Amino acid sequence: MEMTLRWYGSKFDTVTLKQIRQIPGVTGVITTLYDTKPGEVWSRENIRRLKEEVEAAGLHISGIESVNVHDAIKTGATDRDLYIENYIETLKNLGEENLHLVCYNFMPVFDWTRTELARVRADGSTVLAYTQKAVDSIDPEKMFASIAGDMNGTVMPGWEPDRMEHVKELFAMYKNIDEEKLFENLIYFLGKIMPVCDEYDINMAIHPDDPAWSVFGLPRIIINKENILRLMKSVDNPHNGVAFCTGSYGTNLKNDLPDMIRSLKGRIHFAHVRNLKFHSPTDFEEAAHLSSDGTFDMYEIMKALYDIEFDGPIRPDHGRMIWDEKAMPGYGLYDRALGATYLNGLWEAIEKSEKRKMRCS
Ligand SMILES: [Mn+2]
Repeated sequence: MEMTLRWYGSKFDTVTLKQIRQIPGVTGVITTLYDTKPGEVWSRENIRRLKEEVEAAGLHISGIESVNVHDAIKTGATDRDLYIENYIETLKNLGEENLHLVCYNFMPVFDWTRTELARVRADGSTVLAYTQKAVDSIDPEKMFASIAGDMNGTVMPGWEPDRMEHVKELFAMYKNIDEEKLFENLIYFLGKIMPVCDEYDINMAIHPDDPAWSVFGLPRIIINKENILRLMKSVDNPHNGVAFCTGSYGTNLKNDLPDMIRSLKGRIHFAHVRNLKFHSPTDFEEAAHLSSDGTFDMYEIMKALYDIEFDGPIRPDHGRMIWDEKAMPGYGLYDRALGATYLNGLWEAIEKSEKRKMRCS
């Protein structure tokens, strides 16, 4: 396991590499070329420049999150092969630069959905939150405008204004796409990119849909154990793997997170570990990482990762906004640093007690 932090690049992030370097136990960043659009080829030069910047700060790139998948690929449009060619080119360039982990998602239109970006908690911190009631009462085309005001002047991943301008067209593209069709399109995409992943040893890690159910009538497939295992089996190549995000699968309380982790042994290439606090099964907010602040048992989650011998990058996920920090909602420095430290503490305790048990038996 390697502890990492997500970083959006010096042009976009309020958090600096120097600050990340000073979080105990964090050795890598998960980053991206944040100003590229889905479908664009990432040049080797731009990848190398990003790498050099991170390395100059005493860190390294542990993985890419994300190389976004163009909607033509998700919908199986007639021009999808062109975009798949571009994706393959990007993977090749990443491989040439010795980068071997790529996170992506296959969610239609909206990457992830929250109804509030700054819900105030009892301690005065603010967090991202979701209520089904609010989603059901909003016109999806107004969704962007309703949350854009809360972004603290940042651009939220998946909610880029120039993409959201076309939200009506995006919805039209998915008109005839049901869950089965979306799944087929995903298999088609993975089938095409696996050869280049094999050649360069690139682990693809699919991020689950968030929340893990259909919103605005759009199909969603990466939502539970059954579907993710089906995907692993359909393209049975270890390079077809998973970004296990507890906060996304965990939105559905029926998902047993430690059990899911154990069932995915060998296929989890990347982990996002965070906690949620539920007020009802369809009303939740993002809590501090600590078990007692939310609904999940973080010890059991880390123990399951330890038990399957997970050895990829892990990162704290969205944090609360605390200590008057102004940052991209979910992506401030302070609470994610606390999260990283806490997860490292759990891991050290698990590792030492398991090793002691081994010595005694
Ligand atoms: Mn996540």
